[in-house]
Amino acid sequence: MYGDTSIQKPIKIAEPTSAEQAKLEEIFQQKIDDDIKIEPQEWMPAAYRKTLVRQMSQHAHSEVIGMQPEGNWLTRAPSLRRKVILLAKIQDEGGHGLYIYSAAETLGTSRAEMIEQLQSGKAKYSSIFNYPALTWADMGTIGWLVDGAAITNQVALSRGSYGPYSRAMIRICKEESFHQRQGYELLLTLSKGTKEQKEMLQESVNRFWWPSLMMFGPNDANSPHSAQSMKWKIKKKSNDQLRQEFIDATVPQAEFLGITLPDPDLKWNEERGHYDYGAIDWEEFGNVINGNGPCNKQRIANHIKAHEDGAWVREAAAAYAEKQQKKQVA
Ligand code: BYC
Repeated sequence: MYGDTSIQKPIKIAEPTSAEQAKLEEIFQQKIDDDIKIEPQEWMPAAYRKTLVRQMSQHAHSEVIGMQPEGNWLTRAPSLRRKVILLAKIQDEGGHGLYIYSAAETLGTSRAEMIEQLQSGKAKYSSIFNYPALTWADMGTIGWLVDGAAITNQVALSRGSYGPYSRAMIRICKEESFHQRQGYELLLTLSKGTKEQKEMLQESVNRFWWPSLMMFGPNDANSPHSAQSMKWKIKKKSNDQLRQEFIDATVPQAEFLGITLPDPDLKWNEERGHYDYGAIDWEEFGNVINGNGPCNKQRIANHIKAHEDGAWVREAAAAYAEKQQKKQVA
């Protein structure tokens, strides 16, 4: 098939000496400092690769697990228009998961491995998706607050140092902006509706406000990965910076909806030029990210079932690809 089969033999590359390693790290950091994107085939420190795989796989898992709370409402959407919009949004989230899994695979970890880590509890996904979607208003609140928080973070991630991740984020942010707007439009409709609809809107926001703020992760002082990730420009803004940006943008939107946000300490601070806000319940956050939130077990059980039920699709796709390859060779 190929003339010279010797090229297929594995080539043993000598480990760099510690002086060579230090030089490689220096060149690498210089590229980052100069805002040059890092591409898959380039040398990178093992810890940079590991941090990216951790964050990107968690991100991809969040997109896919995030389909569940909304999927729960597809059969109960109140009109054909709302159903079509919700269905399209959920499909987008699945697509986002696939872009990010593909981007993560460029770092040498297979999608199968990442999924195994999700299902066995070794990998995390966003805390927010361990809360249930109890009412139709939650479909609007998830779009407004959850996608809103996600975009705030992802716009910063789209300027990150790893090429495939940052490029995936550009497209994802465009789609997420529609998601955020459809959520806000849904809530705006409820805000002009009956007394019951207004109450449903307020009750939903009361439940989702604090968990949405937790999406940005622990306070900077308690965020073990932040300092190094910022140095490598995997993260361009800190957890607290992004949380503050989100709050500042969201409070006026809440006022326009005519609702209150469930935080008595939320008020504009003229001196800081930002809203002050109350204490986040980090104990609740810790419980949720360690597997003990309201829906953790259900989310993973559903994922495992869907993955097992879909085994035949993967087998069929692999058989088809093999057949196509044989045709090309013949
Ligand atoms: N949830 O040192 P830290 C969407 C973990 S989905 C769970 O600050 P880091 C959508 C953290 O992993 C978009 N875990 O970490 C889909 C670490 O644990 P490990 C979701 C959290 O990585 C459907 C530990 O706490 N977006 O848009 O520097 C429908 C210490 O934290 C969380 C992303 O995934 C959390 N909230 O910063 C609607 C963005 N926060 O790994 C919408 C990508 C922290 O050591 N991810 N932890 O075991 C990131 O930007 C960063 O990973 C984080 C955390 C800001 C989340």
